[in-house]
Amino acid sequence: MANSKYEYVKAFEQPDLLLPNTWIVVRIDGRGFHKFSSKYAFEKPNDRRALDLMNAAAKAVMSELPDIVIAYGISDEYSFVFHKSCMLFERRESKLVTTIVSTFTAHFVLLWNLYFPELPLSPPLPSFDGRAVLYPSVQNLRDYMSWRQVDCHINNLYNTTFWALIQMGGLDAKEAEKELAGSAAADKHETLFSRFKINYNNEPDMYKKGSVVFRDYELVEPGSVSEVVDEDFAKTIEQLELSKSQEEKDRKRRAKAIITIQHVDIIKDEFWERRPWLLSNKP
Ligand code: DGT
Ligand code: MG
Ligand code: MG
Ligand code: MG
Ligand code: MG
Repeated sequence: MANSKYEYVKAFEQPDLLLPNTWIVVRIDGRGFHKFSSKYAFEKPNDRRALDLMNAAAKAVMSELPDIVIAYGISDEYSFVFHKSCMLFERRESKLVTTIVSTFTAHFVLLWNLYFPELPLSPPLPSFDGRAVLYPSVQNLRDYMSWRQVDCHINNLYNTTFWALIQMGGLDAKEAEKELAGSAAADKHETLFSRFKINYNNEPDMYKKGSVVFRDYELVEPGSVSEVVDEDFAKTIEQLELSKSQEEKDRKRRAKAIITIQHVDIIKDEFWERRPWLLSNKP
């Protein structure tokens, strides 16, 4: 291609490569979903259809982007985690964030009819914002995930009690708010149980714990982790080539893995210990 005199404008573009070797979390959040949820009369405090739709869109994002290790969703937000070794789009921040946001939004709109067949979408259409945050250690990443899940728990306990006071207790929003001001978790459990016979522990896990989307493997073949033995040079090269094709195999395996959605505790170690491939050094 011949250069044109206009081409110098390219130099105005700013590089935005994310720091290497760090976990990338892209969190998206529905724009103005307070208004959006009342427009479509979402059930309070949780609308099963809306959450299922969020989960379906997140699952579609994960299958289109095999580099995503795990995702976690609550309310109108979803966090997508890329492995620290991920080199997708050369780790260009704007490319990663905008791709996730637009892919998610496209699927959210496409799948809307499936979850809200009686309520056709009309403008203003749903949209999402997004940001990327980097975490240098597995501990930081796990603390991030724990932070979101604790948020889910605190908000859901509050909202469940708040709406029970209104819907079943006949209070108005102001009265319910006043009643809950300064109350501890145990007080809310007690209010739910003694006044409305609701045992919070029996509420659906999706509402209490949020949604965890990840790749599950039916079986991880034994010996699938290749090692480089440095006996002699030729052998090492051979091994390197082997591990390269192993890498290729792993990538294919990742693309083929089953994407599952579970509503489980991701704060405790157990979830991660049972699925070592999620945070391993070899993605
Ligand atoms: P933003 O994110 O700054 O553009 O503004 P919002 O309005 O999206 O605020 P945000 O993201 O802090 O809060 C999420 C809103 O979405 C909140 O008002 C509750 C609503 N929402 C999310 N999921 C549900 C649901 O399942 N049922 C109902 N009724 N509302 C929901
Ligand atoms: Mg917000
Ligand atoms: Mg929002
Ligand atoms: Mg939100
Ligand atoms: Mg292009």
